[in-house]
Amino acid sequence: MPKNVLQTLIKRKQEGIKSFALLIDPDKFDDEIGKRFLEMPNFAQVDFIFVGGSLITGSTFNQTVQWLKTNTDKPIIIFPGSNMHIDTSADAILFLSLISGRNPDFLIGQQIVAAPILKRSNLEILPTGYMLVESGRQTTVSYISNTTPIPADKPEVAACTAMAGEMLGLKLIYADAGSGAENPISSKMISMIRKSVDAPIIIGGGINTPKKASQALKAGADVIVVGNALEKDASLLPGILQKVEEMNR
Ligand code: 1GP
Repeated sequence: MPKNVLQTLIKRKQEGIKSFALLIDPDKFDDEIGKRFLEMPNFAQVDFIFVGGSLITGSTFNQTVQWLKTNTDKPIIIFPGSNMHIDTSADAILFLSLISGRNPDFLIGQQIVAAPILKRSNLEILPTGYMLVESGRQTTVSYISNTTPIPADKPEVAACTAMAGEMLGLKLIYADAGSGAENPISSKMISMIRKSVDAPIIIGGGINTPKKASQALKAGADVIVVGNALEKDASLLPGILQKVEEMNR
C-alpha cells in the first residue's frame, strides 16, 4: 500500500476499490493485542491503521504509534480526538473538522493550535469533514465534543453537510456513528452521502459483523473503519476483510 494516502484513496474511489481501516485505541493496546492482529490469516489485507480516539486516558499514544511503525508496514494514520493527539512519526493525520457540530473549538479552534506543529512535521495532512451521526445512545465523541449528532433518520442533512464540507475544500468525508455505536450508519444515509460528494467516504462506528461491513460498503463507503468489535474479538477480522475483498473482485 503506497503511503500517499489521499492520492491512494482518490484513485481507489475512482476505480471502485474499497479499503479497510483497523482502528487502534492506544488505551486498549499492548504487545499481545498487536501480535494477535498481526497473526490473523488475512491481516495483509488491512489497508490502513488508524490510531486514536476521542478520549485517550493513558500515556501510550506515542508507544502505540511506535509499535505499529516497527511491526507493520501499513500506513499509520492518526485519528485525533484533540490537538494533544499528534505523533509526527506516523504517516498521516486525519485533519478533522467536526462539520456536523456547532462547536467552534472542534470546527476550527483545535486545528489552529495543531497547525504550526503539523506544518513542521512530515505528516501527510488529510483535510477531513467529520460528521457524527446519532446511533441509539450518546457516544463518548458526541459528549466530549459537546455537539449534537445528525439524526439517524435525516440522511438529507448528512448529505447536505457532506456537500458543504466538500465545497469548503475538505478532501475526505468521515461519517461516524461513534465508537461502539449501538447502530451503525444506515445504508440509506451512506448512499445519500455517496450521491452528494465526489470525495472518498469513510464510514465507521458500530460495524461489528461482516454483514454490517458489507452493507456499508455496498451502500457506498470507500473505507470502513472497525475498532471496538475487533478489540473485543480479533477473530472477526478475517470475516470482515473477506467482505472487503469480495467487493474488490
Ligand atoms: C469510531 O469510527 C470509529 O470513531 C470506529 O467505531 O469502534 O465502533 O468500530 P467502532
